Amino acid sequence: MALLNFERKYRIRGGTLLGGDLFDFWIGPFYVGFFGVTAAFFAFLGTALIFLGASMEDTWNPWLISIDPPPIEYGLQLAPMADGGIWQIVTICAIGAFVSWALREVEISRKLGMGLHVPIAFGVAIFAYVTLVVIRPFLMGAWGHGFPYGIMSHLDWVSNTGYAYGNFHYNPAHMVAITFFFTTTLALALHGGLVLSATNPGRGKTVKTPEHENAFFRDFIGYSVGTLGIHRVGLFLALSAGIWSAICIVISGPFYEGSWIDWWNAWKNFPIWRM
Ligand code: UQ2
Repeated sequence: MALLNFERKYRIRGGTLLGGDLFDFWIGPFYVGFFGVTAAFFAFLGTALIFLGASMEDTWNPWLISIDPPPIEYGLQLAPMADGGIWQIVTICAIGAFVSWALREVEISRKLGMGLHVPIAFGVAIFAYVTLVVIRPFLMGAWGHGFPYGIMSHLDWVSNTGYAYGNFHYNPAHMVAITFFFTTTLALALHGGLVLSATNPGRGKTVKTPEHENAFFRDFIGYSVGTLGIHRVGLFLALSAGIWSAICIVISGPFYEGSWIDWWNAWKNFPIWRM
């Protein structure tokens, strides 16, 4: 089906989760929808608050601007605007915008009669962020355990938090998360390389089909996971990276306060070694 033909077929009313026909229209190529409006609202408000917060500090250097969470002493209370309150509202705006964006993806998927894989995948990324700024701070009893919104300051937070538990590279869930991140890049490099090599065989030569892609990997390693399969593998690897990242940080603090280096000493205490 030609693109213009297809656009006429799918650019139809309905599939909305909320608001019925209200906001059920497009601006140029972009679907708006109720959640497009709420996403824009939260994004503009959150961005404005970041500028307000920056204006209250002593630098406009983009690398150094930082919107900090409240001091730990405020616990789970609402903090004054100048003392972490802006961070709290920016966090609400961020989650509001991210969830709106995911629900707009759901509406578009429903209009197109597609599965919900895209919004579910994005939902895992949102879950990883919410683990850092809501779930873990809540479990530890203070919003001050969230990370600051700044280019350098959030890197400092990651470094400090890592060393607060000895050395984060000894955190087993962190090891698993890193392995999934690296394997994701391997899978996408294999996939991107394979697709480009098949579609760009060289000037004057005909584009190759998936049969050639299968044949390459069968010759190379005796197995081809297939064109649908590689996307399933990729989705699994990427979502696993996000999920294990959330696990590795949420266990550090709420469930384990010691050094991850020492944690491995548990191995020596297994009863089996007493024989
Ligand atoms: C494949 C295939 C593709 C691909 C790739 C493979 C025709 C276009 C990359 C090969 C992938 C394999 C063997 C699995 C790799 C697994 C991990 C964990 C890295 O067979 O089908 O489609 O892009």
